[in-house]
Amino acid sequence: MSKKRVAVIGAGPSGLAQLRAFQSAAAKGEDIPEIVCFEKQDNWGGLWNYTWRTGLDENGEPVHCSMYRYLWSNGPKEGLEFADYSFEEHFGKQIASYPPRAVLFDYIEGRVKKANVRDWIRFSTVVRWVEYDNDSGKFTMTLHDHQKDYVYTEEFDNVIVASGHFSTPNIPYYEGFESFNGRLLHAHDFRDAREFAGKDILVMGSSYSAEDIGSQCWKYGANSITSCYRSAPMGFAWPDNWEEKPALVRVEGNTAHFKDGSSKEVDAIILCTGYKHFFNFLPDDLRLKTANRLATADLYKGVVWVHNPQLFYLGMQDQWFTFNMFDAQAWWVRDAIMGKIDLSAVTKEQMLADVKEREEREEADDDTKYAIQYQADYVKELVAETDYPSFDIDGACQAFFEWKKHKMKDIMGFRNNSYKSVITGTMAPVHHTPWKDALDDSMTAYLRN
Ligand code: FAD
Ligand code: NA7
Repeated sequence: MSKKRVAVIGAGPSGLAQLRAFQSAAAKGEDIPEIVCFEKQDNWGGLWNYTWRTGLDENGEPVHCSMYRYLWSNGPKEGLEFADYSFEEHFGKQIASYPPRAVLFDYIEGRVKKANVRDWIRFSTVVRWVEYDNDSGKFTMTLHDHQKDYVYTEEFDNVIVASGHFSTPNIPYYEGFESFNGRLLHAHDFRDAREFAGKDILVMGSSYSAEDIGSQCWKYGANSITSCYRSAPMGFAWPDNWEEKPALVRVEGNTAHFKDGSSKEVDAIILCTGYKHFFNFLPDDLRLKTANRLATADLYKGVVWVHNPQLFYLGMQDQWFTFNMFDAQAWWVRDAIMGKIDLSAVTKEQMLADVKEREEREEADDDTKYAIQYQADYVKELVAETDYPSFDIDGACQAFFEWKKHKMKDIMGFRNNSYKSVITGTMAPVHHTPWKDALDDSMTAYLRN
C-alpha cells in the first residue's frame, strides 16, 4: 500500500511544530506518512520571519509579516518554552525572560534545524486552492511555485492548515479617514517606531497591538500617544504623555474627535484593530469561520474540522499559550493521522458537543486569570493524550499571572522581570538593560549578559 500523504500549509511556529512532531515519531522508529509543507515565504518562522516589506511581497502576494523592528516578546518566554528543546539547550545558558524577535526566531529555528526537516518544506510556494473529493477520499491542492513560476496540483490524504490568523488586517472605516492629513495605517503595516519620533500619534484599539505599538512609539521618541478604546480602556499607569480616550467618532483634517466630546490633533493614526481569520484557498465546506477566541467554532479538540475529520487546523485560537500549545496540538494531530488516536470512533454529534462544551466553558467567566487557566487546561488535556514530554503547565500559568501583575505595576518596565523555566527549573537572569533604555534589539546585544 502506498504511504499516506499529508500536506501542512505554512512553516510558522505551528507548521514547524507539526514537522517536528512527525520527525520525533520517525526518530523513535515509527513509520510516518509522507509530509509536504508548503510555505509562501522564502524562509520559515511565520510571523517571526521579519520583512521590511509591506503590502505585497516580491511575488505580488500579500506580505504575511505583522511584526515590526524592535519587537520584544510581549509575554514571558517561560510561558512558551518547548518541552523538548529548552532555551538553555539552544543558547547554552539561561537567558532573560522577554527576548526580542530575532532571539525567538533563532530559538524556533534551532529546534527544526536539529530535527533536520527543512527538506520537507517547499518554500516560495503558495497554496492557491484545496478541494475534497468524496469518491476518492482525497484532497486536491493547487500550488503556485513562485521560484519556477509554475502552477501544479497534487493529491493528499490529510491537510493541516497552519497558515496563522494574525496577518490579514481588520480595517474599519471612520468618518473623515479619506481626508485625514496625516499617516493612516494598520498595525500589520507598522515597521519602525522611529518614523513617529516627535509626532503626536493616535493608536486605535485596546489590546496587545495598541499597547505594544504605542509603547514602541513612546520608547523611540513620539511626542505624545493617544489611545482610544471601543469597549474598555487598557487601564495601565501610562507615562505622562500617553492619554487614553473613549471611542473615536470621526476625524476632521488632523483632528480626531472622541465619544466624550474631546478632541486631539494628531499626525498619525495607527489602527490596532486586530486581524481576520482569512483562508482564501479554502472552499465553504472546508473553511473555518470563527471569532478570535479560545474555543474556536467547528474544531473538535480545537484542531479537527468537524465537517471533515481528514482536515485539521493548528493555532487558530486566540493565544495566551503559543509555541507549547502548537506543539500539544501538533503531537495530537500527528497521532490522529497515524491512527494512534481513533477519530473514526467519534461521531459528528460527539464532535459538535465537544465544541459546544468548550464554548460554554469559555463563556462562563470573562476574567483574565480564568482565560489563562482555561487555555492551560486545554494544553494539559492534549499533552496527556500523546507522548509530548509533560511539563509543569501550571508553572507556566504562574509566569503568566505574574506577568499580568508586573504589567499593572509598571507597563514600561514589566519586561525587566524574570521568571523560572518550567522545563529546566532555572531562574532567568534579569536583563542587563531596562527595556525602555535598550534601543538595540539585536541578538548579540540581548545575549550579552
Ligand atoms: P504564523 O506565524 O502566522 O505562520 C503562518 C505561516 O503560513 C506563514 O509563514 C505564512 O507565510 C504561511 N502561509 C499563509 N498562507 C499561506 C498559503 N496560502 N500558502 C503557503 N503558506 C502560507 N506570540 C508569542 O508567543 N509571543 C509574542 O511576543 C508574540 N508577539 C506577536 C506580535 C504580533 C505583532 C503578532 C501579530 C503576533 C504575535 N504573537 C506572539 C502570536 C503569533 O501568532 C505566534 O507567536 C505564532 O507566530 C503563530 O504561529 P503560526 O504558525 O500559527 O502562524
Ligand atoms: P486583538 O487582540 O484582536 O484586538 C483588537 C482590538 O481592536 C480590540 O481592542 C478591539 O476592540 C479593537 N477593534 C476591533 N475592531 C474595531 C473597530 N471597528 N473600531 C474600534 N476598535 C476596534 O488584536 P491585536 O492586534 O491587538 O492582537 C493580536 C495579536 O497580535 C496578539 O496575539 C498579540 O500577541 C499580537 P474590542 O475590545 O473588541 O472592543
